[in-house]
Amino acid sequence: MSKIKSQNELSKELKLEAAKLGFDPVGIARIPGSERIQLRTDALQRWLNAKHQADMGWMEAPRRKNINTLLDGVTSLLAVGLNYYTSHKQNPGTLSIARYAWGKDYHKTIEKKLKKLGRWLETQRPNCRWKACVDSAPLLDKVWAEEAGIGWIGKNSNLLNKRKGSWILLGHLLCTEPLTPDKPATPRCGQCQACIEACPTNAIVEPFVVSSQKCIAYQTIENRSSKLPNEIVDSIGSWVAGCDICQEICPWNNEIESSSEPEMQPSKWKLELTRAEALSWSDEEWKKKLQGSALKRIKPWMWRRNAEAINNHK
Ligand code: B12
Repeated sequence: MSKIKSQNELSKELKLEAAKLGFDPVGIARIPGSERIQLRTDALQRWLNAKHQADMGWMEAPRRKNINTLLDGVTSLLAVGLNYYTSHKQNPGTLSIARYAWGKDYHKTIEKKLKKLGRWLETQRPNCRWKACVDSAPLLDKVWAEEAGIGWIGKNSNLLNKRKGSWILLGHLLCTEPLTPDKPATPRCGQCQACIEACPTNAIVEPFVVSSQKCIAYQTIENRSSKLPNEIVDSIGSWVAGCDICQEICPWNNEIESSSEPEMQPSKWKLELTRAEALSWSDEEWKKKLQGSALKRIKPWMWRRNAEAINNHK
């Protein structure tokens, strides 16, 4: 019979297994975490009080403030990042699509890998219960990633890693097995305000606080109204789906190695979409194109609405 691994050995091996699946960075946090968790949870409440969630009513779910509601008996979590930066470029004169959505739907990519890790954990600790969370679970993804040491929260509110910048999508494996925690990351934005200054709609209303109503990403992805607000139309540039301005300007996002994850490689059409195509494709054509993509959240009529707002790009 093989020897039962110690908590430290198990934690180390779990992180190695995660790295083998292509996750980088990876880290572990213990529940309930440091006092930082309470500070960030209070910040969520202030954000909600200020109505920065706009029409995302689901952000108000009280469960988001208490990780215990996601998995009964949770003691630890593994936080993972998946690099989605690739060196491809969009064709000149085409509509801009945010990088997180160039490849396949990251929710599925990350969830599949996290489930593999959960099953591996079960082989080591048969009584362990676990839950894979990617984005849509009511969890403060960046806050727990910060706690697990895989990066710090930047002034644009994104989680940044020293080697991968903020071009990482986050996932978490919650589990009932006690694991050995890593140290939280050190903040490294310093005096830099580049993201705040670059945002054409002033959506970063103060360091670390994004007003969704003013954010081009929110407006192009989440807003379900038939018209975009005038202030957004005036500043939308060529962004038809999401926006990367506050990330592109960030000095930590320079010279990032291209992702080797096959599912993060861009679909050709996303690099060459013209305004004329976006306006002329039928619902059926759009649905075909959007299959298996996180961009499915943007309905065909929203693509047309967004493209309509972009005046100067052909
Ligand atoms: C709602 C949401 C949005 C909304 C609101 C954005 C926002 N900043 O909240 C909209 C639709 C606008 C959006 C846009 C984008 N999103 Co989004 N989104 C989320 C979601 C579902 C919740 C985020 C949240 O909790 N917001 C609530 C507010 C209160 O939190 P916050 O802005 O993060 O503020 C925190 C910090 O600022 C911190 N804080 C407060 N004060 C202080 C002070 C100091 C000193 C420090 C250090 C920190 C700090 O505490 C706050 C509360 O936790 C998460 C997934 C998840 N389950 O967590 C993805 C998530 C944040 N999104 C993601 C992505 C990729 C994006 C986009 C880049 C997509 C794009 N290119 O278009 C943009 C980025 C825009 C931006 N600058 O935020 C990734 C980010 C990955 C990363 N490396 O950080 C996430 C984590 C999804 C994932 N699982 O990978 N998103």
